[in-house]
Amino acid sequence: MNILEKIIADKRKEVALKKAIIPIVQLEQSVLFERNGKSLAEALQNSESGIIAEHKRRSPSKSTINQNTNVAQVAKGYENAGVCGMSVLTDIKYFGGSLEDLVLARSVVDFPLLRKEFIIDEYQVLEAKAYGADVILLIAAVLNKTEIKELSELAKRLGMDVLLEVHNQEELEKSIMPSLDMLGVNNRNLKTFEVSLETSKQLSAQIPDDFVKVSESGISTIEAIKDLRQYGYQGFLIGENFMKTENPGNSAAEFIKELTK
Ligand code: IGP
Repeated sequence: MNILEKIIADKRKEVALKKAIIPIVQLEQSVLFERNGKSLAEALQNSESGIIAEHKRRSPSKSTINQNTNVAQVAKGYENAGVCGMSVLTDIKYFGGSLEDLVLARSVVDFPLLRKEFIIDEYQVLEAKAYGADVILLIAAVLNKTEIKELSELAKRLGMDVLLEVHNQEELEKSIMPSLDMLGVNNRNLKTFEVSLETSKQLSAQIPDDFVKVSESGISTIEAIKDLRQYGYQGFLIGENFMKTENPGNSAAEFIKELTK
């Protein structure tokens, strides 16, 4: 089993247990269900920087990145830095995140929040809404076409944006559909952890213009962003480069200042 298969096997068990603990009707009673979602796709199109900053404590590829973070403080820092949105890892076992992180971020900021999760079930889409997300991530490597359609259409009915993540042409071809808002190319292969920005560059021409293009992972320089913009990318998802520093918000602020000057 590769790491992605392992994560998904664990996720199926986790979701089955959660369904038994908190029923869907209870999720739907969350006060956050009433909240109107903010579109990340729109924010990216109107932004000078296009930065989506992530909260990530650890990962299977890097182990510890930052164990001492206060997610609310990081969210505030990212907001002051002028990011377009924030991605919050909610997987506990492999990334050290939680749904509490999402709701804590939601309690202090108003910009678009992406629930960064391995979504395989509609239950997790409802959870995303209940805990304050504006956007969900769907990973083409672990979903078939019908699943992508059902999960994304549910997210749209709930007023959320959908970021669909691909890593190769085959994943891209099976995924193109109108219920998606943004297409993200992950520069990291989730099966081998290899990172190359070439992945974004190679796939860019195949992504129809109706989707906002996002380049994800391994981005740490202004030059990389300027280069990726030439290929039509408007969004740039950055985690480690900010999270590995003592003050992720300050790091994002310096980066964006440099990028937009
Ligand atoms: C951020 P980086 O290299 O800047 O820390 O990457 C983000 O793209 C990465 O965390 C990510 C991810 C994912 C994590 C992209 N797709 C899917 C978990 C699941």
